[in-house]
Amino acid sequence: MIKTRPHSSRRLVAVSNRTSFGSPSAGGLAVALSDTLAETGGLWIGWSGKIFDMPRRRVHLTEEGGVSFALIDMSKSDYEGFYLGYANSVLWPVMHNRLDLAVFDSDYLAAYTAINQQFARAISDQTAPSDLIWVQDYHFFLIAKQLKDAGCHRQTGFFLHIPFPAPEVFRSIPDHRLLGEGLCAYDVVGLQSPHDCKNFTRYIQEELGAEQVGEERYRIGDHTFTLRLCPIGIDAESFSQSATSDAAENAARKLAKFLGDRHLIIGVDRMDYSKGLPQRFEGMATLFDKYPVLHGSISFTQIAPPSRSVVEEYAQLRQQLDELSGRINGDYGDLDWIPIRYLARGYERDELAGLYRLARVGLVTPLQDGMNLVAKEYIAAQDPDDPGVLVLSQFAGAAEQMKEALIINPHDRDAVADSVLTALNMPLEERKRRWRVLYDGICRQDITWWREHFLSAFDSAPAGT
Ligand code: ADQ
Repeated sequence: MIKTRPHSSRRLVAVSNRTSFGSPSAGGLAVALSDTLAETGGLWIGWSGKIFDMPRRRVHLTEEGGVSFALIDMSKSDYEGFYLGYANSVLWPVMHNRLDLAVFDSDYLAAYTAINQQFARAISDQTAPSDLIWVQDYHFFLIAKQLKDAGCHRQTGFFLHIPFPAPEVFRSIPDHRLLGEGLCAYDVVGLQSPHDCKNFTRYIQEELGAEQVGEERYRIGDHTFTLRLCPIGIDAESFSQSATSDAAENAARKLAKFLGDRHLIIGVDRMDYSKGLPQRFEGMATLFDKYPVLHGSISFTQIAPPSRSVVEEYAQLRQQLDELSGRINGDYGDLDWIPIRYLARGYERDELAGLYRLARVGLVTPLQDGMNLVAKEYIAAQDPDDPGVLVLSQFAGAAEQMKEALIINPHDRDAVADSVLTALNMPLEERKRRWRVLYDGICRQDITWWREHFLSAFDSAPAGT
């Protein structure tokens, strides 16, 4: 039995596939974890980002910005089987309801198990029983169980950034029980939305015989764990300040030159099939089709840097978007008007903030999304005196918190088109009222709230059960 002290007085050890090493200013999650890691003298364990031709599993200990890192190399075959294979060709598609894209291959599972095992070994070597181990995301379902099997007693938490699907879908993974039992071996499991919690509890009760023994407590055999609803946030105030930085204003000025007096509708996503980009483009085509009066007076800009482009489906998506935007511009464009601008590249955080602020409509229409931070960033970046309107998919975790957005079904082209029209015509007073509620919400439940809400689950959970 591990003795419990308040989490704030214990050393935090974060475990994730990518760390902030080498890019210390990267993203909200990195900032949120780095703060606590630095304060508690903690450690971040992750992949070094290096791939070697030969099997070579070395752990490098290093330090940056007051945080210690243990970085693990991967061989080419580990990377292919674990990362491209099991993580991104089995778990990512299935968890996003895309069974049709899943490739079930037993070599992938072997690589996934081996890499989880390697991370578990690094945890066992680099940590003490009083440390709190916080594992991030779907790459590492198995670590807590592997630690236990090796007789290594640690308090462990796991946060799933992506959705937990309906049990009927999860069960289609041939090794679903291994994964489900792996998750339940953690002491705290955090999920993004009430919908995910419902799916997960139904799965563990129906499939693993879990019994609910407290408001957030579940027991399987002799192990009891906490399930915590813990929607991730952003650093809303700092993002809001970024939107008026010099870099933000420069980016906005550049785009405004192109826009003239047209209203900007913006989409910003990693290029991923879960983000609903083809459906969004089709929705915009429907808007141009139904409402010719809008021709020439609006411009839709989609920013979508390619990701995981070595995976076949991602390369196909790129091609599909190239074709769709070409077709729509060919059908509706004019000598002095390009209806859709599609930029397949990334921008700096400040530049993005400036572009969000310029946009009258933020179009965030994933088909499935654990949370979707773009929705929150769009709201944070708005001018309180003249805010834009967020159009948000009902299938983003964010929709369960951001009810003052215009919530739509992203598969319904007419709903996409009509909601954009509603947003464009919305009176200033209504825009301000909706924005205020949304902004207050993202400030209240920001990234620091998320971290503390998750970690405080360790304080109330009896340890080592
Ligand atoms: P992602 O699927 O990556 O994250 P999301 O939450 O939208 O999705 O975060 C994307 C981040 O990348 C945002 O901070 C955004 O600003 C940035 N980004 C997107 N396009 C960019 C561009 N062109 N240039 C620069 N930056 C860009 C996963 C889950 C989500 C969950 C997050 C956090 O899939 O559902 O919200 O983790 O838990």
